[in-house]
Amino acid sequence: MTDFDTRGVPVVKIMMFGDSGAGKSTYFRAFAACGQEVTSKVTFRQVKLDDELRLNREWRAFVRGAQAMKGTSETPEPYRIAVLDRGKLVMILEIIDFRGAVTTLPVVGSAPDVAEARAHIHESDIFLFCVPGDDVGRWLRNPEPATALDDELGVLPIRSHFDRARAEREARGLQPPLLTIVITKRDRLTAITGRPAHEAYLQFVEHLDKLFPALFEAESPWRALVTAVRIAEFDDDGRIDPASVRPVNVLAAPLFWYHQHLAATIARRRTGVREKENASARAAQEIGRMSRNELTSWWFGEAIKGRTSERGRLQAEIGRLGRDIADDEAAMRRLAAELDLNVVVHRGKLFRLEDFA
Ligand SMILES: Nc1nc2c(ncn2[C@@H]2O[C@H](COP(=O)(O)OP(=O)(O)OP(=O)(O)O)[C@@H](O)[C@H]2O)c(=O)[nH]1
Ligand SMILES: [Mg+2]
Repeated sequence: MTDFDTRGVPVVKIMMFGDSGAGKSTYFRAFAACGQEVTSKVTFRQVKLDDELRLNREWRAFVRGAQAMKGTSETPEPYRIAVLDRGKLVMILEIIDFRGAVTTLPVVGSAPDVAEARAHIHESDIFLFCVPGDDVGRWLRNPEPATALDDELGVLPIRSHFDRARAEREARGLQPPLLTIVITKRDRLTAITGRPAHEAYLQFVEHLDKLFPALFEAESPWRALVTAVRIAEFDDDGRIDPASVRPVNVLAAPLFWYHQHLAATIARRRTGVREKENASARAAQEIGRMSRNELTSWWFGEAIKGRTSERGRLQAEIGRLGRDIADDEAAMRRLAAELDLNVVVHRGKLFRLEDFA
C-alpha cells in the first residue's frame, strides 16, 4: 500500500489565515516534518505518499538553506494529513495552503484561488490564524482593540469570515468553527519586545479580549486555542539555522484538534449509551409485563425471547461504547499532559488544557 486508506475516517477541514509573509507555509511544512517523528503516541502523515516525499524534500532544502521559502502562488496546494494514534488512523486533516492575500484582503479579479478559498472557508471546521511575532510584539507596546481604522494584526477579516461561517454552520446544525491562534515567528516576538518569548506570549493572551471580544462573552459559542510556535532560529533573511530545528509547540495546534475531536466523539458516544440504556430499560419493562404470570409468559414466549436477546445485544453495545469512551478519555489525558503550556479560551474563560479537559 502506498497511500492511506481513508474510507470511513472523519475529515476535518482547516483554513489558514494570515497576511502574506506571516509564515503559514513555513509553519505548515514544519508541522508536516515534525508530525512524522514519533514524539508522542500521535503522528501525522500525508495521506498521499508523493505529498510526503515532496514535502520532506522541500523541508530539507529549506532547512539546509538551499531554497528560501517563497510566497505561495495562485495555484493553492491541498493536503490531506492522516492522524494516527498508536498506529491507528483516527482522523484526516484537510488543509489548503493558500497565499495570504486571499484570506485577509478583499481580493478583486478572477485569480483561480479566490473562489476556492471562499468555498474552503465556508466549509472549514477550524480557523487557523497565523499572526507573526513581529506584529504581535509591536501591538503589545500599546494593545488597543482592533477597529476598522486600526487593525494592525488583521483580525477583522477573520472575525468577518467567522461570523458568516458560523451562521451558515448553525443553519446546518453544526458547531461554530474552532479558532486556533498561532503566533508564528516566535523569535521575532523576543526581538521586538526585548522580553522572553513566553512572557510576551502570556501578555498577548491577557489582552486577547481586545482582539476577539466575542471569545470572552459568557455564552460565547467560540472556542479557541492560543499557542506560539518555535520552529527554529531564523536569520534576518528568514533562513533557518539547521542545528536549531525543534518541534517545540509546532504540534500543539494539530494535537489540540485531535483532542477536540476526541471530546466530540466521547459526547456522541455518551448520547449513544443513554439511548441504548433507555431502549434496554424499555425492553426489560416489556419482558416484565409479558411474563406477569405463567399464562402470559407462555402466550408471549416468542416475543419474550426476542426482547431478551435484544436486551443482551444492547447491553453488549453499551459495554463496547463504555470501553471506547474510556480509551478516548485516556488519549485525551495523554494529550493534555503534552500540551501543558497552551491556553484554551472557552465560554469567556481561560483554561490550561488539562483543566479544560
Ligand atoms: N524569523 C523568522 N522567520 C520566519 C519564521 N517562519 C517563517 N519565516 C520566514 O518568513 C518568510 C515568509 O514565510 P512564508 O511561510 O512563505 O509565509 P506565508 O504566510 O506562507 O506567505 P504567503 O504564501 O505569501 O501568504 C520566509 O522567508 C520564512 O523563512 C520564523 O519562525 N521566524
Ligand atoms: Mg505561503
